[in-house]
Amino acid sequence: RSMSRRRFLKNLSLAGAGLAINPLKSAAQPFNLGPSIKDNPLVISTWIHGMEANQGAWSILESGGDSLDAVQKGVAVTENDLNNRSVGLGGRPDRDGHVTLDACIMDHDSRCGSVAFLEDIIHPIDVARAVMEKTPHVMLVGEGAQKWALENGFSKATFDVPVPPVQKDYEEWLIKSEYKTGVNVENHDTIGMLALDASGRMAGACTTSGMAYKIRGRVGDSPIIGAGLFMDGDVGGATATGVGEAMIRTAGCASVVESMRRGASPEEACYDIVQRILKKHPGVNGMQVGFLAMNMQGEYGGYSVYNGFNYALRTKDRNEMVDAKYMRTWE
Ligand code: SD4
Repeated sequence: RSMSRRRFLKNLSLAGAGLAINPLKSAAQPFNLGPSIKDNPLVISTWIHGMEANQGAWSILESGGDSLDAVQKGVAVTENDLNNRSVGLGGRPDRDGHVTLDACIMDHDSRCGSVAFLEDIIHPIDVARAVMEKTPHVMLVGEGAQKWALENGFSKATFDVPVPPVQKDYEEWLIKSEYKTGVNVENHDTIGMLALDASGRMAGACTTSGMAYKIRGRVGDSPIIGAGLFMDGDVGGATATGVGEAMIRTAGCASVVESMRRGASPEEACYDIVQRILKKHPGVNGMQVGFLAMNMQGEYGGYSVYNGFNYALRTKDRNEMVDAKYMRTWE
């Protein structure tokens, strides 16, 4: 009896040893906070409006500021632009005519805050950060989020929302009321941003008005930690743009970070999730999804389903758009 128990224990320890050499678990984890990135602040963000947003972030990063302040200030530039049709209060409304905003922010210490289905507040990213810092919670939504914001120093916009040209488009849309969840050139403006500061701190932010003419109450991936944004200080971070439902179904940005944890480069990690999303949506055409990732060493990359996804890059020496790699071309 004691023999079999000994054998049992031996088997157990073998099982333990087996786990230890499992290639998935033992893969090198090379991405640590380290001196190599010391003089190397870096910010990337989705789409062309990322150029201006990066400028906002850079004003903080270049003087040695905090990545969290940088991403907040950066994406706020886009929220402030009432000509942007899918970020901030200049965005397109839901099918009932209300503009509802989603945003979140996260740092390398896994601190995060988020708001969803928020109305009439110019800077949802500021509310997200306040939720992170002033409440024991991560996420507030809708009426409750707005009430809390108003009680905590935010105020309602004093202009008409939707803004007049958007209201006009909406009224035209109402005639047919065709709801398409696709993301195309006119409907791709969500901003996701990742920044690494001179002290090696990483932060990310994501903010959007979501899909145009969505069902009232619909929330996309952008305010969902793990879907539209994720970060882990041992590894790096990721953010996403495109049809949010696909990112939620696959825990998109969390998956990118986990791939990097197992040794994938940022670009490979984005490729992996795009491939998985396509596998989970067989036969679906025209669904654009794009990911950006950055590791704690300051390496970065992007990948999308279709061509056309690009991102803005700002470093000491570079200030430019980069085309992400892609799997398919639009027909
Ligand atoms: C959403 N991901 O609400 C956002 C939309 C978007 O480019 O990114 N558009 O699903």
